[in-house]
Amino acid sequence: MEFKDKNILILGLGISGISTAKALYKLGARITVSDLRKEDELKENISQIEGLNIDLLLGTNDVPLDDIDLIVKSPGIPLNIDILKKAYKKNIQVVTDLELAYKINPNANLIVITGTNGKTTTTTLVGEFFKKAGYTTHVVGNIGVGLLWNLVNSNEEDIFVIEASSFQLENTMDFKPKVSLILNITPDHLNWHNTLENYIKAKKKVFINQGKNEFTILNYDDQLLRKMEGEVKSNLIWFSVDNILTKGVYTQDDYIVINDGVKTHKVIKSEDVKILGKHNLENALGAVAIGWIMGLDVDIMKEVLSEFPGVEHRIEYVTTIKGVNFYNDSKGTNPDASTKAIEAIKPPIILIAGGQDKGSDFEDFILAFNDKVKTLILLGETKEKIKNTALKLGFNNIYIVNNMEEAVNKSFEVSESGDNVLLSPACASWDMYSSFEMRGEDFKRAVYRLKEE
Ligand code: UMA
Repeated sequence: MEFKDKNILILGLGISGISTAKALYKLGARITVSDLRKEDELKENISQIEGLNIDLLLGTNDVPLDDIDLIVKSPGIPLNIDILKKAYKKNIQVVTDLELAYKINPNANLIVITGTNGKTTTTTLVGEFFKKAGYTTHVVGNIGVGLLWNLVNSNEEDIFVIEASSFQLENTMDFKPKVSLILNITPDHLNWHNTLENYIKAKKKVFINQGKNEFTILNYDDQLLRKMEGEVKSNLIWFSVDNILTKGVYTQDDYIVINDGVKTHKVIKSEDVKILGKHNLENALGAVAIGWIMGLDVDIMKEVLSEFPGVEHRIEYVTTIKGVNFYNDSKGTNPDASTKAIEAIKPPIILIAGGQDKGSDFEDFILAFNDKVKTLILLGETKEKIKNTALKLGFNNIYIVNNMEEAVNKSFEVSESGDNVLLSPACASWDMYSSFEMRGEDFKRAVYRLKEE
């Protein structure tokens, strides 16, 4: 697709908007950026496009569409805002950066990882495989790094390992990565997508345009994904923790193995994989499946899997105070992610949860406590909702607090040596923080303050 002299409106000057603006400017487009935030709130962001001849319309998204050829929306901007409704009426295409990545370079090595949980861990791990194998590797996307600026500055043989969210996938049209991976699907972001069906539809867009030259990797143990078999038109590769497959990546006799349909190759002993928990074993299998079809050496994958410590804010060990261990799982932003964290941590657990209400149901989450969680400390918008669900299911040992510091102090007050305090909110952070990272940092700060005392 030709971008030279096209009039492009970019909505949102966040991480994705900045990267998109710089990339399309480099390709010769005429760029206007609109952001709801005003200039004084966006100083740092504006400085990143300084010197470029880009029109800024700040404090509003309601901007003229007269000459606009294309709108690139930041992923966090809802599709139903007024300006986008107007754009649809005028038949102006609205896309996110993922779609443009494919349009800018259909031949780029795009490896795209999505799913409800485990995306960041798997994306980082796959990135480490390729880096260790000597490739110039760009680990980008929902992981927190804009995609397009890296893309327009890359070489043909570079590898792009992209974490994709349902927000980014939702309005793609022709997007066709070389390799797609869906790790799992459980209800999430229902306040955004309205129904589980819409959320699943968005996720499927990662493989829907792929054909016989591409690869789709799916988790065989996930019933929703297993049902998608008939819709995959590319080379489908399964991975499984629970089942032996005739072809694919799975665990057998305590080893992660690759079965190419003829021979089985041992990759690593499951217990030698450094990241903990069954969910992380699934992430490792998905990553190995990518490595395998991209022709990476098994020994390289083995080495990385035995050393990779995981990523910040995902079941991250913080410190121990008087025998009480503290874990930061601020990235537990939905009930399923937090359920997996509870499964991965040894009991007794004192759980800190609650945050922005995404329309989730908390019954299965509370049922997963299963005698492992002894105390629940709640904060944020969902505190009463979670409390009521817990009480209904017979779990009564609950404290309500106002902020993270109170939560951490309370957790220590009610703890005994040998307990594990886990922050895994089961909710988004946006009621109290600008990101899950800020929430995790706040938790860690409160823990270290407590330790100093
Ligand atoms: N804005 C408007 N109009 C609106 C709403 C927002 O102009 O109606 C402006 C805001 O003022 C802000 C900008 O848009 O300046 C923010 O855009 P954005 O929310 O898309 O955020 P970015 O900074 O561009 O970050 C996005 C992703 N954010 C979301 O999807 C909410 C980042 O994922 C991603 O890392 C980044 O692009 C690079 O690809 C974060 C995330 O929370 C980590 N993702 C969700 C999740 O993982 O659950 C999906």
